[in-house]
Amino acid sequence: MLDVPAVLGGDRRALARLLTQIENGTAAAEAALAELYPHTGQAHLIGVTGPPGSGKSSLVNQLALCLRRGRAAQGGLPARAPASVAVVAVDPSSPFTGGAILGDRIRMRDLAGDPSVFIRSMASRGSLGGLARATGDVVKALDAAGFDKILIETVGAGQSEVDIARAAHTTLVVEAPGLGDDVQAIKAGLLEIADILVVNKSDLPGAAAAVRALRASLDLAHPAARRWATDSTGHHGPALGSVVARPEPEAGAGPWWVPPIVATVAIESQGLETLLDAIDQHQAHLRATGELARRERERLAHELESRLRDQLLAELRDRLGPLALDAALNQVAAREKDPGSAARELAAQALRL
Ligand SMILES: Nc1nc2c(ncn2[C@@H]2O[C@H](COP(=O)(O)OP(=O)(O)OP(=O)(O)O)[C@@H](O)[C@H]2O)c(=O)[nH]1
Ligand SMILES: [Mg+2]
Repeated sequence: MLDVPAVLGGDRRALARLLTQIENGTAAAEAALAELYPHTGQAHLIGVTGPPGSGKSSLVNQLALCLRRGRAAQGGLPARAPASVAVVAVDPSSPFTGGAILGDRIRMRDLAGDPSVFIRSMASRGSLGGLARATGDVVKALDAAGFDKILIETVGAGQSEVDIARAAHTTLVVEAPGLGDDVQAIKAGLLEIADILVVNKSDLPGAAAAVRALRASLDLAHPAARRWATDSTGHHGPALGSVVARPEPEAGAGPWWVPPIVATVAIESQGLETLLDAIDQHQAHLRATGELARRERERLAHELESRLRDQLLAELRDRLGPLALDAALNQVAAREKDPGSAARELAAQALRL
């Protein structure tokens, strides 16, 4: 039995058991999630995505450490209260990433033993769509369990990862110099989902070029960005930890956000405070503009629709039986009927049953 009160009370073993059940898609997990759902909606969900090897795990590790520590107000920077943190590392390409997941665990050992940090790796078992849904449910459980910040790491390569990232309130797209074709990653639709662009490995040559390439793409995507794209980077590369293109919405400004570009060196924990400030600013922006509620609604609409589709399809299969579906497929394969007509007729037939 899953102990929902224990999960709500912050019992880590009860939480871990629940997450395993969620990954296995059990009925007990569904029942527990239904009970937990009213307690969700509190956490700030931060997606971290980007090409393989750009330093996402290293960044997540450092972000978690900084979030745990909090910060005293200093030099005009506001104080940040220490936060509890959960990390979900999603690895859709499991065939060769068993090792990478282990690597993530090892890299995150700085965080082990801290009761306010919870780390979970997820690999795909079935379909990628299934992984996206399981990830969403794992995040809900962590949210209900009371974690302030939930960091979700995904490898930014395909639609499924984009879907997972879309579940976050604030999405960080992590690039790094020397990964080959920077533009390639931008083309893959990552720029559109970025709330904050991170150029990690800024200690390596090519960091300035990566920032320039990103800024050029941003200028195309957000013409308004030019007004704020002040070049504070000097001539030799991005100033570490400097926000290169910072949105400064004026009071009463519209509900837009131009993604800032933040340069970091994760392995030396440089630029992390600036990155966290950008994350805080984005959260404040979401709240101030009503965008938080809008995104939440959009995400829930998406989830409701996808679950409804599954329910209806299962019900349809059930009512029609395999023979009717097979007969229709035969007709489509023989070019006697087109797929659209076949689907319409099957649906109409099922609804009459
Ligand atoms: N020079 C340099 N190396 C870094 C930096 N951040 C991470 N690395 C190294 O880059 C490699 C990949 O880092 P990860 O954090 O595993 O990158 P990742 O994006 O999580 O990788 P995948 O999960 O496999 O996609 C590791 O060897 C890190 O030590 C950085 O700021 N500078
Ligand atoms: Mg990683």
